[in-house]
Amino acid sequence: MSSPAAAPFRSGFAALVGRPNVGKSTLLNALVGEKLSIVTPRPQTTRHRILGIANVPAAQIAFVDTPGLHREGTRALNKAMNRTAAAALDDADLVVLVVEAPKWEAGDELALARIARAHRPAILAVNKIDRVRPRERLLPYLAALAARYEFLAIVPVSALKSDNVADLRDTIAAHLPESPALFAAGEVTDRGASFRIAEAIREKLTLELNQELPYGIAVEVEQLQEQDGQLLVDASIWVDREGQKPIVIGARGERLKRVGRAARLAVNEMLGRRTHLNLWVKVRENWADNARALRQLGVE
Ligand SMILES: Nc1nc2c(ncn2[C@@H]2O[C@H](COP(=O)(O)OP(=O)(O)OP(=O)(O)O)[C@@H](O)[C@H]2O)c(=O)[nH]1
Ligand SMILES: [Mg+2]
Repeated sequence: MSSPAAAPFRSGFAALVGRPNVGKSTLLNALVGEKLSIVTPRPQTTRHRILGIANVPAAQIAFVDTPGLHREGTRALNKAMNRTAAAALDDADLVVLVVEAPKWEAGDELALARIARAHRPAILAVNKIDRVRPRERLLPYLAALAARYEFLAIVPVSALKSDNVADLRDTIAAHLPESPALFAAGEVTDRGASFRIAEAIREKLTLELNQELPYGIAVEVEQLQEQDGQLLVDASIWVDREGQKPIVIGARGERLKRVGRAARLAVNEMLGRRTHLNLWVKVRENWADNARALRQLGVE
């Protein structure tokens, strides 16, 4: 007597790719159920490959958030970001192309061309559907998208509202290879505290500086120390010109204080413990065009 075969266990890497600002990082966080990747209204926020692991019945998905693919100029940082995204795409078992409804722009075309060139199986996640009213307006848009590539599936979602995100997660899981889990239960990311703290600071800096944000700004955690039950963090904020220092610091240091306060609260929440942040603004001339400086700051 044979019982019906249980569904096979599936596991693999699913890369979230797309042009900047379509909501890849918001989606990663929603899919995993934890804030792992920073989110801001500005394009080109994500600079690194960020792993987020989700366990569902009969599958484990290793999601990979990537920098937004974009037409690059001459800057070393832009080239490195595109390289990171392309490598994650090439290495993935499955690619999730993220677009924002109801748009299709040159950047989307560029991302799709990358997927086609790498011959990757792809699922299309159509994000930000909360902004499309009435919902019927989506239908001709989805039909036009379906004609662009042999997508395994097209799933409309709102990462922001977590609308249909569980459906997307199940669809991705169903298309992964049969394999035992690749990561231990309880593992959520491969990024350690220093990286995540630096990113939390960079998120708050980006939100605070908004239109005044210098292109070349990076955060590096120099030291983590235990002291009286608190986590003591020394971090440097790197700008690439002397003239940017006062912009970041603000009048009487008010701006930097606000950034420090917001980042400390985010880190407390993220690590579930009290932290004390010391922030220093430092100049490293043209770091965003300097391959060695990029590597030192963890941009591969
Ligand atoms: N209305 C709406 N906004 C969203 C949704 N998802 C993301 N956003 C917003 O879109 C902006 C960009 O989101 P991110 O998640 O940083 O986008 P990204 O694709 O990771 O951007 P890069 O890292 O720069 O490539 C933020 O302001 C988000 O709040 C959504 O489902 N609905
Ligand atoms: Mg991002």
